[in-house]
Amino acid sequence: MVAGLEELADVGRTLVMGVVNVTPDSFSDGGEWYEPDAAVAHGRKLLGEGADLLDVGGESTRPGAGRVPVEAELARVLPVISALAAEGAVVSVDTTRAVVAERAVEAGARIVNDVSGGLADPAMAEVVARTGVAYVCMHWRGHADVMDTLEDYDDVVTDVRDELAARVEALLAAGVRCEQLVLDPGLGFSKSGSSNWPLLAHLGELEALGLPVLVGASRKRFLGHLLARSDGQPVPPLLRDDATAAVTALAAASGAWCVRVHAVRASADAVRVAAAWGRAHDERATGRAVPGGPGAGSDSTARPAT
Ligand code: PMM
Repeated sequence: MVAGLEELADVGRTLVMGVVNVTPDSFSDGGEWYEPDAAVAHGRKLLGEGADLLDVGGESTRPGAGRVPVEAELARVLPVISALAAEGAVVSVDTTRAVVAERAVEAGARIVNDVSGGLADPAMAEVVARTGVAYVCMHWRGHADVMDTLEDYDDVVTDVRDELAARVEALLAAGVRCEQLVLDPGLGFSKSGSSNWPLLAHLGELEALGLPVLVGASRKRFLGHLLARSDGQPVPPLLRDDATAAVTALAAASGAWCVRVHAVRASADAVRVAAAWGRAHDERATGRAVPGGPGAGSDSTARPAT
């Protein structure tokens, strides 16, 4: 069970994290929810569509992006986190900065989602250890301005797993507890298009480290290239949501703990399909009814009636 998320422990399916980017320049939805009120309204909409968690970020990680000053990042995320957490939402903060993580937790965030896995800010591990919140440790090799130059792997699945295992060791040594940790292969971050597919197809190798795994494929470039039209141009981010939902279903079937997506509704359905499929499989394999078999409504966070 991931620390602090007890109410989500028994849903019997993969969780869906809805993305609330409070940025002017994210690659897929930059600027749409830049005003705090718009971001809060967007978060509520995603909850209504079935998001279990909301991930609030104030710094774009799109390839080539520069850093945002810390004060600007704080001003973007804190009001949105406070408002959504006060309404009962389970909120994570998408940040690589320890000071932003700490202030976000004070404002009500229960997860720190760090795309650098603690590498960008040496103070992050201490904040995570002290606050005790859940921590998503993503595979990362460098900031957005250089990440596309750091794509060399001997074997991407093994290398990502080993680099994440090294991060886990460092975090535990800094006092973070195992129950706080979630791992993420970091799709698209220092991964060329073709490197992303083996990571998805062999998610089990990452899960074998024994920690929950989060998958963030939503609207990413490798999906745009997969779906390229006859002129060779990748389809734009907003036309990648159906492919994202397909990844969600497959990742859920592979045992992912959570998927991080921009368009929640289809993924909220896909995780339920995968769960029903898995239960039916287990029932026949074991010859025993699995609690909450298909249609039994075992999901204690049933999709809102919208
Ligand atoms: N991807 C983005 C941002 N944050 N966090 C995690 N844990 N995993 C990801 O794959 C991830 C992330 C980039 O997407 P965005 O800029 O559209 O949010």
